Amino acid sequence: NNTSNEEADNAGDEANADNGGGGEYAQEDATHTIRGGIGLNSDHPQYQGLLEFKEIVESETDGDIFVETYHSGQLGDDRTMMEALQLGSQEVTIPSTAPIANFVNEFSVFDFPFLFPDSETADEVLDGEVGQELLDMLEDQNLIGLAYWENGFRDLTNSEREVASMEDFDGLTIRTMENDLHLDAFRELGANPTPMAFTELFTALQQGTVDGQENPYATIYLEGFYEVQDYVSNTHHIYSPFVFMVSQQFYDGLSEDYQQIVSDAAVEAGEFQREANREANDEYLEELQNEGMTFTEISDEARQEMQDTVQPVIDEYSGEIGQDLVDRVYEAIEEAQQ
Ligand code: TF8
Repeated sequence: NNTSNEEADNAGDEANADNGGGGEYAQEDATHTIRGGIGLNSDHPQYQGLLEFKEIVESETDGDIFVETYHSGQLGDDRTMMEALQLGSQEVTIPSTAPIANFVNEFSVFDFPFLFPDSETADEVLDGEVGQELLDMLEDQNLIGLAYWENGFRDLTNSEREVASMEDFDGLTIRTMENDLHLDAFRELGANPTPMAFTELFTALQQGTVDGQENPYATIYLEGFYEVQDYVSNTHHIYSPFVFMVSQQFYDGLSEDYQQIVSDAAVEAGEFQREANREANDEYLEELQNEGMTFTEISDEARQEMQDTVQPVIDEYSGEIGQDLVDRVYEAIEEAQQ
């Protein structure tokens, strides 16, 4: 009785799909349906960006492509959702580059600590030649990377102590994304890193399984981490891009016109999302302090000490990724700052 299972499954999808507050189009009138799933919750700019994508695609195709939107890991964590795209059971997801490195290891170059000096430089490099070169590598994994969005500069929180410099990392159990470079970098800094999917993080913080984590202020605030974390430092140790990606088999099944619409919408919604994300991150540090978190400023000297300490990790991963590609990323950063 596959049919009834299928109908039940669709009904389930319908019930779960947030659909962004019910747009003007209906799924049953569409030729194509995009199931777009993300890990952060519906308050986060990552979801606002997905709603923007939905609105553009549905209006450009007059509802012939319908977008179902899922948030808060309803469809699983970043890795699970990328595998769903490869299997064709989901069409869009927008993970950080760190988990992508488990599929295409070259993506770890964008997770090098202290790589991007500011978000404008990140935009220029990611939207330029070398950024596109990395996106093209996703095709071997049946994934089509259409645009870079912004997760943002990552900052450390913990429940044990103020962290003003590297010495204060000593022995802290820090959750990291599932990415070997992140693990090695935090080990080098003297912390005790443990990899974990984002969907398990709040519970782990609440139960004290880990002392701390690192994410941009918008995530720390909107995911309510201030309820289970007491200290935040502006380590700004890594700038995390998001990658807006679609499943290859879905994309290949679209007409060229529709492929252009979906691709342009990912870029346009990304510009909107980057803007919304920057506004959010600026205001949320103050909100975190209002919620009782203690903010500790990391001095330039302390940050430089961290950067010098993790350099051997960058050298090691440069070898694995390919020194030529790494050099081109650093050259692109130089050029962007001219
Ligand atoms: C992390 C990431 C995540 C994002 C999101 C789930 O700490 O920053 O918040 O990748 O898509 O896992």
